[in-house]
Amino acid sequence: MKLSFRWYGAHDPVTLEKIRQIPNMRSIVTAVYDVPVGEVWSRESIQALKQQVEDAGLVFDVIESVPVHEDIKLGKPTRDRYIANYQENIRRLGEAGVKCICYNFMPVFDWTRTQLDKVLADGSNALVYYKDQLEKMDPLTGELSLPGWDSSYRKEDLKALFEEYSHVSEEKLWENLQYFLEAVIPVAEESGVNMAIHPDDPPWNIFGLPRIITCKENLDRFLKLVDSPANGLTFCTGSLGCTKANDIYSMIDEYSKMGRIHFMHVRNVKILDDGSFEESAHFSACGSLDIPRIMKILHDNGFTGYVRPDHGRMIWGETGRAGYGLYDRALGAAYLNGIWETLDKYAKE
Ligand SMILES: [Mn+2]
Repeated sequence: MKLSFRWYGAHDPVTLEKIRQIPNMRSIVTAVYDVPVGEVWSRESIQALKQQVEDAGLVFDVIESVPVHEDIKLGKPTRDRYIANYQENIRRLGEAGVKCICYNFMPVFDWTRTQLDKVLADGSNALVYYKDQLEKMDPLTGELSLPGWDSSYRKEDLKALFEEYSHVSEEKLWENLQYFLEAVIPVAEESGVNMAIHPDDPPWNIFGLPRIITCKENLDRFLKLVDSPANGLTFCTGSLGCTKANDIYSMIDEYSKMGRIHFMHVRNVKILDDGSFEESAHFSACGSLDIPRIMKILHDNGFTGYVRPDHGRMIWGETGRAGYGLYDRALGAAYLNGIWETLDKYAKE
């Protein structure tokens, strides 16, 4: 595995100087953040990012994310311009040495939680998704501000967007995804870049909007839309694993054997009786997932792709971007290192 860590750029309080002190840290997962969704990233911005990362002794080879413009997901006539821009971004990132681009195809909202700072029994706080809280939310009327929600949307814009999506069924979303993939995957192949779609989080429909990257059946279908190694997955254990309906272990086994997992987000999640969930520490006993089992499957299959600890809790009084503090993610990285080193030394069959 290539250990990696997400960094939100020069304004991130978790600096590269801190990240580099995590043992075995290799790659920085980042993006150009000051360009509107759908536009081309300047070569200067990409180079500046690469330079900062390399000056810290780290590798610039994973992007999360190049966001997909809503017009592409909606299948609007204007999508071709945005797809051409996306292709150009892939080319430019490939030229700069990027090997893996994470993206998602979730309509309107990215990952969704109902509370960002739920205090857990040990006094730390974490992101949670409570079904009863979600049912009381209405993005069109309530005063909502959640992570992943583009706060630049005005209420009227959001209303218009929901209206447009009311005509996009799951099948239509599949068609629009295929159209996008058929355009970008050949460019990724030429550019030496692996595309790695992030699953929908949580993996079910939210606020009546369709979601399709959710389960084994749909991931199988996704991989066949364009059957190329460059058309792969970011396998996020916390996203796919927040419902017991997904057998993430057999999925990781199958897709890593196929060489279609390019990027692993490894984190734990505690599933509650009513299907709600709380994000937890990475350590297995803190949640519902068996993290050593996940790492053993990857190890057995000779996984050489990128792995990053995913959302962490806020611990030791740290404040900042919910889910993206330094301390708990660093503990997560150290835990993953420990498992991997043990597998390397003692689990050879
Ligand atoms: Mn993830």
